[in-house]
Amino acid sequence: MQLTRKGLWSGIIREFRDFLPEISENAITTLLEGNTPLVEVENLKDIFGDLRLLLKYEGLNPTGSFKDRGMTMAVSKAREEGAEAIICASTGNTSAAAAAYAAKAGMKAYVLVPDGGIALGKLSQAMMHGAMVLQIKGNFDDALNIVKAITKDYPVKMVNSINPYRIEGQKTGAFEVCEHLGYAPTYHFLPVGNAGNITAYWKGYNQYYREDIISNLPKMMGFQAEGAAPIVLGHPVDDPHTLATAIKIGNPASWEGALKAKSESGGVIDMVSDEEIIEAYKLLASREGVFCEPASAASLAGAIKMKKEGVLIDGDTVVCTLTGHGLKDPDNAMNSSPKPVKVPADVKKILSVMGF
Ligand code: AN7
Repeated sequence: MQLTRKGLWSGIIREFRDFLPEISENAITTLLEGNTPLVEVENLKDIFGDLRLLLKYEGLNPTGSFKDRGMTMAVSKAREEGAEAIICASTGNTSAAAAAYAAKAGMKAYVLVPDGGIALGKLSQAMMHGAMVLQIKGNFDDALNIVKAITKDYPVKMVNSINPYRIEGQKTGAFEVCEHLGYAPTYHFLPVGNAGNITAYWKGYNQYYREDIISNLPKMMGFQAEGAAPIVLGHPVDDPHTLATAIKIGNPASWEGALKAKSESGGVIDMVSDEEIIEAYKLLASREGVFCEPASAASLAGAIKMKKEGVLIDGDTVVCTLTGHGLKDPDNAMNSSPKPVKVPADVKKILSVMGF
């Protein structure tokens, strides 16, 4: 018998080389990110009727979030330029990705995170991968300002999404959606924090459109959390709050990019409450078997809201990006679920609890 090796994936830089800035082969730092599934939603017809809903499950990237797409680019470029250290501010996922890719590249990583403000899984990743984790008494926006100040004068490469290579890498999410569907969806929903990802997806769709790979463009639908919705409100928020800590950001770095995606595509930047986020988070886990982190569920919560408002209709193709894995945030998962039943190790008693 012969082994047939089909479709072995080589990471987004090599797979999408023709559509990305050039990087020398020996600088490429990859954990084989990308190629995430586009999962068909089957059990939410009571909410969505006959539109086609798909989940771009970015939690299945190597460090469990979409940040890996941008980080492979940013770290490879930094390596090509001879950098020995990288730095970022983060609500968690960027720090996990930066730490992992720095380890792979043999670089030092410094990550600044809000003290007590990031999910347990993300913190444990940054620590395990050997980053220097600096917990600051302040929020993400304070951390980003410090990183900007440091990188201005010191030889440490910034890998926040202000680094253009991050956006370049992340746009490959849009490429993959087009490759999977054979066309672009009618609507693309994303959670919005720093607004790097919505900026990147819009860039990706436009690039495929210009290259005649697709003949339509989606409307870009960005959703912030109600307590951290500066773009919706039109001004920075000093003390952002939401249980979706990944998107607890008061002054997004890619604000302009989000507005551009919205206006050029005819989409919206809107917000959802923490209650709506948790409801969508639980729906995905309990009825579709897909576990994402709370911030990710802001995309589905947005789609539910737009369906209720009559914006989405039967026949539409709707993609929601689920940006991070549910395992990132065990605390919110535990708080959103019924407690396990404690029972004696006894068949009869267990059967009675099971309802037999
Ligand atoms: C799961 O890790 O900003 O709008 O520092 O982790 O591109 O910022 C994370 C953001 C959505 C928002 N979903 O994306 C960080 C960070 C998850 C995230 C977002 C983030 P952007």
